[in-house]
Amino acid sequence: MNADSAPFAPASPPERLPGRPDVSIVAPVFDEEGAVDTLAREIAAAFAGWRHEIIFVDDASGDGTGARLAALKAELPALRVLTHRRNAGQSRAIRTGVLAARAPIVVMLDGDGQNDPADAPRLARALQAAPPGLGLIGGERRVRRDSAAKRWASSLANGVRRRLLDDRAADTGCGLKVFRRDAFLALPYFDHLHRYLPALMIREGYDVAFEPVNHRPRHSGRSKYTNLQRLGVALFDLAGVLWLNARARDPGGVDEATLPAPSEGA
Ligand SMILES: Nc1nc2c(ncn2[C@@H]2O[C@H](COP(=O)(O)OP(=O)(O)O)[C@@H](O)[C@H]2O)c(=O)[nH]1
Ligand SMILES: [Mg+2]
Repeated sequence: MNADSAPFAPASPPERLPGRPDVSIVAPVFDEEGAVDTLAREIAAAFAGWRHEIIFVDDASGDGTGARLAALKAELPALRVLTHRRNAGQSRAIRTGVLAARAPIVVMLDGDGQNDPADAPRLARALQAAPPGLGLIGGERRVRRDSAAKRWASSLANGVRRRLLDDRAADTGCGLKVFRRDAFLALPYFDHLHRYLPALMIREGYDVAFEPVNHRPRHSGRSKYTNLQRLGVALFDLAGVLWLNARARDPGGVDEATLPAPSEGA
């Protein structure tokens, strides 16, 4: 552990990019050496003309993911590469990226290339234009490019979740989401929280919205979750989120006192 940094923040300050970015794109990656080059280039192309930074969080990959990302920095000046010292899961990797992000708006997307970066600027622009009460815009994969078994498990979990939580999300598992950084950091953290972001945003008083997005087949590497694992964890976490919701209180808004206007002649 490095004494001059917070335990879960990068030890050295990020290299200065010119100016503060308007959007930070965060991609968690674990053993995705076959996907990261193309994905990083696609993100850079999608956000050309934006003040942006691209943050890949390598969750202690055992393959060449880290080396490939480090090499890409020479080509992509907006790329930052953060590396966990040990594997801590997709949600922790996303959180690491959001903590390090310098923009008020964060795009998260899967690091395996299944989400299409070309969709991301549209979602980011929509959130920039939205009132501050909108905390998150989630992608909804119109055509899932996954196996039949995965689609079946996912629709079962989605149905149960939606009925119990009423989080308005038809596809909470979509890895492409755009949110306000400060809203995300106000949410309680737990492993696998990335599947419950809409529900947790609503719990914190934010509105959420959804936009159709593209989905692509995985071209390299393999899925990090089995269907049974994912279903088991999702149901366990559902119980946790139901508990969190039962313990939520709503102040109905917050007003701050201002000094009365000075009276005439005073
Ligand atoms: N950082 C990190 N990312 C992970 C981990 N497991 C999965 N991922 C990433 O999360 C994203 C989604 O995972 P994936 O295996 O593609 O899930 P699927 O598309 O639902 O089968 C990918 O970018 C993975 O590299 C993990 O333990 N740590
Ligand atoms: Mg995937």
